[in-house]
Amino acid sequence: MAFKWFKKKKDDVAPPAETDAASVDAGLPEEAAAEAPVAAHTREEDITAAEAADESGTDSVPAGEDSSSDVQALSENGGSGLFARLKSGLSKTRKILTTDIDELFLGKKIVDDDMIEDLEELLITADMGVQTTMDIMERISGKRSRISGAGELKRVLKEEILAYFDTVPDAPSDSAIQPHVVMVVGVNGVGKTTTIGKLAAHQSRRGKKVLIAAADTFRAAAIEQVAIWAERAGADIVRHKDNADPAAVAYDGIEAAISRGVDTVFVDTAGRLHTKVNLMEEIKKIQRTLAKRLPDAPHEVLLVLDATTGQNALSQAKMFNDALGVTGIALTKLDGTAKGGIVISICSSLNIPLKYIGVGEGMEDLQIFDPQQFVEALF
Ligand SMILES: Nc1nc2c(ncn2[C@@H]2O[C@H](COP(=O)(O)OP(=O)(O)OP(=O)(O)O)[C@@H](O)[C@H]2O)c(=O)[nH]1
Ligand SMILES: [Mg+2]
Repeated sequence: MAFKWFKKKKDDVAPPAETDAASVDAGLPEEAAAEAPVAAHTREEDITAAEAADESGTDSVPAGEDSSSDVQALSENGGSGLFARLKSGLSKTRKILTTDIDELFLGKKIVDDDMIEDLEELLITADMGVQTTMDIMERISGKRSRISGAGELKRVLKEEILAYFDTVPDAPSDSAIQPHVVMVVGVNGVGKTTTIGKLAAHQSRRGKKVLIAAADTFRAAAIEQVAIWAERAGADIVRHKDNADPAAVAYDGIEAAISRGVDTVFVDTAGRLHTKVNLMEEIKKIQRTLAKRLPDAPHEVLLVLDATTGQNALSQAKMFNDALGVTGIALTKLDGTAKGGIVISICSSLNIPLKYIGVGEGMEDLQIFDPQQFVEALF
């Protein structure tokens, strides 16, 4: 089976829509964007700019490009570089699940109680979480009479891990609705903006018209950061000044997207601790505001989790899900010091689809999560 990749294909990136509006910064060169002062302006200016863009009839969709669904598009891409990166990111976990399991069997032919205990410890070390580990161990114990060596144990373990992925529901598809609105949320520094940049670039390459609403008005430099990603991705951006009401930016983003005939809107939100009630109320307000302009929006709430945070990711997911109804998860930084067991823990404990995994900081370092290939990389 081919791995599902984002592939770097710079030349294919569709140009951003050309407007004279201060609200659209997609045309800035990278260096200029990095140094440019924030073009502070009001909500009215953004809407006017959107209308002007619409009247000018600009369209960033290159002729002849396929505009089929995102998931389909990703499955067509292939490449061994990202698989290698994922494999190398998962090397610690792979050692636990291969070498360490081999060692368990040294001098033994059957699975005894000591071995069960040692295996339990190994799975917890791999970040599978206590509950998931107990669950897996119970199933393995039931099959222990059939397990006669390390190879067989690994095969059973693989089977059990794959079974978790089958129970997770499918993520919503974006093909029917325009604009398709994706609100991206998560705690600080997990990779929300980077993930938006990667997804926006991918969609642009597919010939889709993309707009990013810079609704992180809280962190200094957040707007410039997302503007650089928009420029790289060939996406439009709607932005207000620092400390503006993020819900107003989100609203204007949809307003502009509707008038410009945009296919996909990504709403970049500020990082927030899932335990801070006022910040969670603020993000609920952003969600409600989106629905005021476009009923059913946001069509997706994408929660970004940092794989290196381990089991804390689960409590983040639970609280964001309670507040917003998360439709999918992007798990970033699997190329780093993360233990791969967190993927299994997320899929077994949460009834939320794991949609994407991030394996690096670059534009192309994101892939649709493929359970089969993930397990191949693990063992
Ligand atoms: N190694 C690695 N780094 C990543 C990945 N995704 C994001 N990063 C890095 O993580 C850091 C934070 O990324 P951002 O996209 O700014 O995170 P954010 O969630 O938008 O942060 P805030 O807006 O401050 O909450 C940056 O240095 C990214 O390059 C990944 O998959 N792998
Ligand atoms: Mg950000």
